[in-house]
Amino acid sequence: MKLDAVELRRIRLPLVSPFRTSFGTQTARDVLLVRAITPEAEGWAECVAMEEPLYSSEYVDAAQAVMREHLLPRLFALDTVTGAAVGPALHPVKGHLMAKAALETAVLDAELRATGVRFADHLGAVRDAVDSGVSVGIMDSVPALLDAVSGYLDAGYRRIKLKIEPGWDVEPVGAVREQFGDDLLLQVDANTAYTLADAPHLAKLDPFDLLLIEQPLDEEDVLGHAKLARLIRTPVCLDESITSARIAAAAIELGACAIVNIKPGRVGGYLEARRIHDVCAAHGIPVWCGGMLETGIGRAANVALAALPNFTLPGDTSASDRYFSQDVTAPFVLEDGRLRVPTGPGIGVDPLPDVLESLTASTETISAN
Ligand code: OSB
Ligand code: MG
Repeated sequence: MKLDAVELRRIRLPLVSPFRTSFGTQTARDVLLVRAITPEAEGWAECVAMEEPLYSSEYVDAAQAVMREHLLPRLFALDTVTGAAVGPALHPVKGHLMAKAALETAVLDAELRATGVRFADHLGAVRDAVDSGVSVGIMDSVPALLDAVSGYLDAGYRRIKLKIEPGWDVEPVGAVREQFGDDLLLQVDANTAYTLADAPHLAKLDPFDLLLIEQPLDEEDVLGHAKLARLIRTPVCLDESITSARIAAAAIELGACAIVNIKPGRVGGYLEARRIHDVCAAHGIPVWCGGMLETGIGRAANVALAALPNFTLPGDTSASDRYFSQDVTAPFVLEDGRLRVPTGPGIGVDPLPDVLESLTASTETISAN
C-alpha cells in the first residue's frame, strides 16, 4: 500500500459533565483525528493525547507537531506501508507513543478495510461484546457521588471505578461500598497522587474488597509499587507506568502489579497492546482495557482489543452518552452492560460527515512529496 496523504483534523467536543481526576478537571475534549489516505482505502484513528501534559508528558499540540515534523516524513519515505511496518519505521524517534499509536492505527485501519478484515479479527478477538465499566470522577460531595454511581448502575454498567486523591478516598469509597453492597465490582484510580509513605493510609481501603487500586504512585516508581503491594491487601494495577511490553514484563517480575490496565495510545499502538496482553497472559496477570475519553473512532478499536481472551475484567469502555451528547460516529450503546464489537472491516465505524464538519476546529493535510 502506498500512503498518499494524511489528514490531521482537530475537533472539539463538550463532555456531558466535568470529569475531575487527581491531575485536573476536563469539561471538553480537544481531539486529533488522523485519516490515512491510500489508493485502496482510507483509515481512521484518534490520538489520545490530551490538551495539557498532566496525565503523561504528551499533549495534543505536540502530537500534531511531531507527526508533521518527524513521524510522517518517515512513513512517506517507505515505498509501501502496512500497519506492521509503522512501528519499525518510527522506532528511531524516541517517545511520542500516543502520536505513533494514532498513525499506526490509521494505517492499519486502511489496510484492513482494503482487505476486508475486521480489526477485532486481526488482533485475535474471541468475543462479540465486551463488559463495560465506568470511570467516575471526583465529586464535590459524597451524596453527589452516590447519585452519579446510582445513575450508572441503573444504566447497566458492570463495574464502577472511582477516581481518588488524598482527601477523597476512604470516605467516598466506603460510602459507595455501603450504599451499593458487597456484590458491586468496585475499583479505584489514583493517577499517581500518593507516595509510598501513604501505605498505611491506603491500607484503610483493604476492608472494602476492591478489585484493584490503579496507579497509586508516580509513573516512574515501579519499585515503589512493588513495595506498596506488600503493604496493602488491595491488588495493585498499573496504568501510567506501563508503556511497553518490556516494562510490563519487568513490572510483573518485580511484583509491582497483579493486574494491568492496557491503553493502546499509551503504549504506542494496538500491536504493542496485544504484546502486553500476551506477556500478561503468560504470567497469569489479568488485563482490562483503559480509556482516554475517546470518541467513537478510538472507542471502536478499544472495544475490538477488549475482546481478546485475557481481557477478563470489565474495561473503561463506556457508552458514547457517558461522555458526549453527540458522538462523531453512530453512538456506542450499552446492551445489558456490554458494548458490541463492531462488525465491519477495519475499526468498523465511520465518522458522520456532518457532525465531523460541525465539530472541526482545523484541518491539515500532509502529502507524500
Ligand atoms: O487514568 O484511566 C485514567 C481518562 C483520562 C485520562 C486518564 C484516565 C481516564 C479515565 C477515564 O479514567 C476512562 C474513560 O472512560 O475513557
Ligand atoms: Mg488510570
